[in-house]
Amino acid sequence: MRIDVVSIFPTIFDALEVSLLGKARQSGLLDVRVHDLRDYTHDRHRTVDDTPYGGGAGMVMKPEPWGLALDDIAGGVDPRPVIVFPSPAGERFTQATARELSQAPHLVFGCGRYEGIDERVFDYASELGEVRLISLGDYVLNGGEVAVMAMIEAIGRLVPGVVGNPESLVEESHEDGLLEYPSFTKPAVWREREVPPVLLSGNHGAVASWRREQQIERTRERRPDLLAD
Ligand code: 6GU
Repeated sequence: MRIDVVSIFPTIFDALEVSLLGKARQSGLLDVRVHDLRDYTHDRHRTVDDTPYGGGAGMVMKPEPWGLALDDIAGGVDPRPVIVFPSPAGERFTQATARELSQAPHLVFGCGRYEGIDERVFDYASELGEVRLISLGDYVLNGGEVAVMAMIEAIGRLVPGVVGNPESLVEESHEDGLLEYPSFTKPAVWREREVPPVLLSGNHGAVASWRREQQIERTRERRPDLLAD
């Protein structure tokens, strides 16, 4: 999978060089390229923002650098990329979104800062690829970078081969609409706290039904909204 990221803080994405995704990049499973939006400016101050038409607080990202960056990265490429703009005003990012996007051969992430990107950029981008505005949740971050880091991690680990043992992907929270069951390891007693005896019983059927019950109980307690669906 090819992933391009456009940001005015490209070094934030240095963290993608470590751990599982770092290995996937080294092995060529993920081809991640991070671009500095300011490289697509032409003035001495490398300006990327300006005041909003109609007035109001804050600054808006100018369309011209975005147009040049998108032309360079997403223009005329085959197949057309999915172009994701992280935004608290976007559709909600879920495990289903991560699965869907993990099927795309080419993702482009455009990270906005300030009060947002000039709205015309989204329309222009839709001429180059499939545009998605995506939010991590109902809270506000200062910019899209941290949200895109989270999305790349959630998507990248679903690309075949990135996670060594594919079985560890199926038993996770959210994969079956329920939260994950609790896990324990040795010792069997730790600071007077015992591991649930069923897990030591060797009875695989009993273990499986206990885990299922735990999943349902936890989901009811912590995330009743998930059971409603
Ligand atoms: Cl995707 N971007 C920003 N700036 N804030 C957010 C978000 C995204 N998701 C939740 N809050």
